[in-house]
Amino acid sequence: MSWFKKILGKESKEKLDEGLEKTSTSFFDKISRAVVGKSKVDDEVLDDLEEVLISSDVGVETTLKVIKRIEERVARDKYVSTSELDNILREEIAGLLSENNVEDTNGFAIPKKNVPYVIMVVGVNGVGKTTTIGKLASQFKSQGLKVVLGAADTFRAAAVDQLVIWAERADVPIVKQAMGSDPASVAYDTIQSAVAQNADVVLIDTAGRLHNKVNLMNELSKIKRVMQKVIPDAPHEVMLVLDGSTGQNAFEQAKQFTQATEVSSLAVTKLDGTAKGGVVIGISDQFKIPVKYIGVGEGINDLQAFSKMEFVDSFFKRNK
Ligand SMILES: Nc1nc2c(ncn2[C@@H]2O[C@H](COP(=O)(O)OP(=O)(O)O)[C@@H](O)[C@H]2O)c(=O)[nH]1
Ligand SMILES: [Mg+2]
Repeated sequence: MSWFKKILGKESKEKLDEGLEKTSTSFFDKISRAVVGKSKVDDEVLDDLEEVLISSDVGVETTLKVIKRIEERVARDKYVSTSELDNILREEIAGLLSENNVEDTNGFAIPKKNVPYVIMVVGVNGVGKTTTIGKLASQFKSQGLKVVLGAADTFRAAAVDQLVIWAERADVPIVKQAMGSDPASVAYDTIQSAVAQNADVVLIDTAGRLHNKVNLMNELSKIKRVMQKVIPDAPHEVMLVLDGSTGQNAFEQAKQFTQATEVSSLAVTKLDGTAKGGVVIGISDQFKIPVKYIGVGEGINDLQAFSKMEFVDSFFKRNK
């Protein structure tokens, strides 16, 4: 549209390319080693490719699907040169992701029919929940939306303080209580305050300790129930935050949380400076929940709306 928007778009694309650089470099180094001295994609190359994908955190299930697609292609085309492997991989991964019926979400747009729109943010300690909430608050605020934060991670004193800092950075109000208070009570206060202020969006931070699935389930259910006393259909979204730099651990957490509570969207953080970015491919293939946002840095603007094709494009950047 405007030159301004174009420039912003370009910057965020560059940021993604930059963030995925380690992932891509490590991936293509492994591919190069797998095909050295080979001109034709044969069973041995496919075996090596399988190992490369698995060791790049794409996940076993997704890897097997990708390999199957390439096998079919090799069977169809008879001779496939290893020099085409990058392109073939890109096409087959893009094809796989476009078939899984989970559409990309609408970026930072908030549905207008639920006001305030309540997002409860869950995930284990350290994955980037508070940071992601801060970045989101800033994005929403810059759209002219009225945002309220709720500090329902009352488990550690630092957790509340950190959200306070983000509230200041994003210049949005926050509702909090003392450390150790009941998270459900904080959530309730937050919703009440948001309604009273005619807020558009509410972001609720939680502790989401995973020491025990039943406890986690009970804690999250209680927070939801209490919010529903004020807004019967809240939360409108439960966003699970996963730390992409933990690779297979992120998969495990996604499995555990989706069993413990109804998760409606995912955010994968810390894709900058990790070689494990391939995990996003596996996660968006295997969980029928959209990856909505990706974190590409610690700064307030380092959160991007996720697009499957842009991600694949950036991942395979060295081809261009
Ligand atoms: N490099 C990088 N660091 C991040 C990102 N998101 C969060 N972090 C860092 O991860 C650490 C934990 O984040 P925090 O929001 O406190 O996690 P929480 O415990 O889930 O609330 C902090 O040092 C953040 O700055 C990201 O996308 N990239
Ligand atoms: Mg936190």
